Amino acid sequence: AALGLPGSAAAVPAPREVERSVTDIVPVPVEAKADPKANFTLTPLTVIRAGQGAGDVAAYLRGLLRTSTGYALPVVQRSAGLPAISLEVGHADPRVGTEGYQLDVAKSGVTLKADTAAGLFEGVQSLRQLLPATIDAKSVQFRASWTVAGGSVLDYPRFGYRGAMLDVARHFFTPSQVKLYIDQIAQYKINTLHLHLADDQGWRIEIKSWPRLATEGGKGAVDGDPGGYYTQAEYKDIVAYAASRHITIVPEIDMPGHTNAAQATYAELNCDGVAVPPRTDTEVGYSSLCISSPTTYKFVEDVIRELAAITPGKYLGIGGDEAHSTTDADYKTFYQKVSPLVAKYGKLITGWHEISKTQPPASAIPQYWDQGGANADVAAAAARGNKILMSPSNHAYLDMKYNAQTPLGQDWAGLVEVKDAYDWDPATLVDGVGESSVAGVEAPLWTETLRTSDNLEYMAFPRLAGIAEIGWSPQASHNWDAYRERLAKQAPRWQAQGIDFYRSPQVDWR
Ligand code: TNX
Repeated sequence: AALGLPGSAAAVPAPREVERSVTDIVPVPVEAKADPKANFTLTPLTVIRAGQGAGDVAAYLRGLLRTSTGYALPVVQRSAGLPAISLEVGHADPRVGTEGYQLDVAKSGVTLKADTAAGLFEGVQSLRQLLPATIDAKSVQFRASWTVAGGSVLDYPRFGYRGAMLDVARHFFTPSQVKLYIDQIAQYKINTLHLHLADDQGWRIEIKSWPRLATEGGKGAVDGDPGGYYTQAEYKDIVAYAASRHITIVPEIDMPGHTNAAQATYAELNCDGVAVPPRTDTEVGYSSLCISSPTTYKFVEDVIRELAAITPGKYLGIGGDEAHSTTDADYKTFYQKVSPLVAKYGKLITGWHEISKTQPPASAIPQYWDQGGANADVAAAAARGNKILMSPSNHAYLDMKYNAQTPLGQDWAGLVEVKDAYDWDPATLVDGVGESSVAGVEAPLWTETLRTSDNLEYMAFPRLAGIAEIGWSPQASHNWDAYRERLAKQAPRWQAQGIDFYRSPQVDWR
């Protein structure tokens, strides 16, 4: 355009290429040694060699490389002298554990080793970042040179639980939108997606024994926007898709508060037997299940039983936040009855940190959403052996505005710029909750103000990458100045992937 040549190649700027290195990977690896003389170049002759147990990850990698390169790389058992990307389960350094990997890029080929398919999958996400950003383009890139940056990586996570949460209750997101988000978070080694499936404004999962929960209770959304729900078949399909990305779904039904949608649908869930009006505003803390009613526990057990049956993951979320309309005594009574129901159907509990005061079993994971410092109930839970999941709202809440001008989101926990999302340590956040009491981190995305996938992307990126790095990388590697440099280099990848991200002035985007 500058040359005044309409329609010339110069008029359409391609995402700018940046130098790549094993030391630039996000989340930053435990050990990485660059060797610029050991770059490997992918050609149509490259093969993907999959050892035993590596077939699924090999097929995923093949798919990842297929569109932009145009190469249909064969997955083979023996490379027969051809240049190969080799995926092997076993023979890795013991330090890699259940999710780590070893990656070696040499001129002659790429070798990825792990102890599990999950580890290989995370290694593939690292490998992906060593290729040009256009590897993620949605059409064939004829002029690209597919060079993998040379060197070696040995990597494994700091925490086993690295989560994202999506609120599909305030606004509904279709199965394909959820799958898109799954792909976006998987690239940063997130291994858990918590789905907030029910709240005051909508119920989003089919429950066959209470069929109107979804068909009626799922109709609305915030501001009267259209709702929706997942059939159990659709939910299982989301679970399977997530599993193919080594992500476990943790379904949450919020209770005993945040239950207006259910109580508007079934009159018998109210103490006076009268259905409450449906609501589409964003107030919190006004609803409560009827704690003294046997019907309540019949309802909760039916929901837990059906949800447990379609959820292969260990954890089931039973809410517990902001139950301002439930007395403390009722709150405790409620969980004394509900907590054993989760165990009865073979699952473990996750819940918002308020459940700590009900003395849940040591296997339960309270999720901390306050802003750090003292919390006697959470500290006591940690002392009893509970692991705490960290999602401090002033750092990890992806629905907080970045700055006062951010058109989307809320600000009750403050403004959360990219640096705020990155600059915290889960092991020193809450008094009495040290490293060994931390299950991991989670980045919740509440959707009162978010309606589209573009909206989700704008709030999640770049902050999600920072939370992911806190969950994966060693605390000793924590360094904002180094992080912002590495983060800047992710932008061309987001562009290639079509992710609409926030160009924070805190980062010198390339
Ligand atoms: C508080 S934090 C909530 C949610 C809202 C969110 C909005 C927590 C456990 N509950 O009900 O969606 O704020 O930021």
